[in-house]
Amino acid sequence: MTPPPLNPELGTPVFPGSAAKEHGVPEANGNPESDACGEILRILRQGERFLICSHSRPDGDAVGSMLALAMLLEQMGKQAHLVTADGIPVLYRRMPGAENIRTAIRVDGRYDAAILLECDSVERTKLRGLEELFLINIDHHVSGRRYANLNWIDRGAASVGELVHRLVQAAGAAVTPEMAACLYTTVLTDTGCFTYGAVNERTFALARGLALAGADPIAVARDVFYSVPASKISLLSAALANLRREDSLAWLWVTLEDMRGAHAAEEDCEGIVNVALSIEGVEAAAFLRELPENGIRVSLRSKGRVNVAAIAEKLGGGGHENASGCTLEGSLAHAFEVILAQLRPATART
Ligand SMILES: [Mn+2]
Repeated sequence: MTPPPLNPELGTPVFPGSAAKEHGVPEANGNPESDACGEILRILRQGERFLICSHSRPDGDAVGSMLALAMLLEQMGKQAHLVTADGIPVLYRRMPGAENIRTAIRVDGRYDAAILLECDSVERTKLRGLEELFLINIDHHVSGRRYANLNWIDRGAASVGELVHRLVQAAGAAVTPEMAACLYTTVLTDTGCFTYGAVNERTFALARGLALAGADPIAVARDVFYSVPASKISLLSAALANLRREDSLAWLWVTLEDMRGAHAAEEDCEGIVNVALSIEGVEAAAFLRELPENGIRVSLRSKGRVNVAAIAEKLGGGGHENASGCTLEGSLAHAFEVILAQLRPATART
């Protein structure tokens, strides 16, 4: 066999991954994205008291990025209050500092700024009282919008935690083992263990850096993936009894009765949609859930060929191209009609 050809100029085999520099951290000169990072840092340095919020039904990225940002502010000698509209799911309560996140429906008090993480609108927080404050928006959703006084939206970031990490580096602050654990959790959960979302070689470089800084990948995985409440498994069993499939489309659902029967909390619904998506040949999946306050919550997932962010946005929701959601008025039967009318043609094209 002949050896692989050498690049005559370099004298070494050419590897397809050698364009990695294209994805490197952008330079500060005139790049709007790093300008936003610098501008946020300037506001943080000037102020004293900050509010840190994220979306309702907080996930791993919401909780981890909030906690890491609070740790940065603490290092900078600032005060940070952390608030979410819903409680922190059991899976994420083991993250260092999680006990400092307060649950409220209204915020008040004087703050130099409120930092909204992972929210494509103020409404996404389900918090009242934010309108009066100077708002900083840090997001990585495709549906991200520039609604705040200061906006930093990077759709190429694997998690908002990745952006917080950049902020920590720009501040010249230390990535402590606690901070690293929180940031590692954001990356691990938002990429489904490095299997979807904006995963690329930078994601692994970030994970490596966080492991070097003291994040324990095994401990985080154990806390997040191997500490599932029994109620979630019962609910999954009810959802699987409702699993339906049409070609490359799969969907499942739970009723309020299923929720009660499983003694399930809202957070137990997280990730059920991925089980439908995991079926071979399925390109897009939906999970529908009856809400106690009327209406249906819809979670959408795609393996990549179907843009489920576009579908969710059409229906008043938002998210990523591979993972999105929306809330529909009316009955479960009506929600099926609405969502299947979107998904059937979208998956037929795949
Ligand atoms: Mn996220």
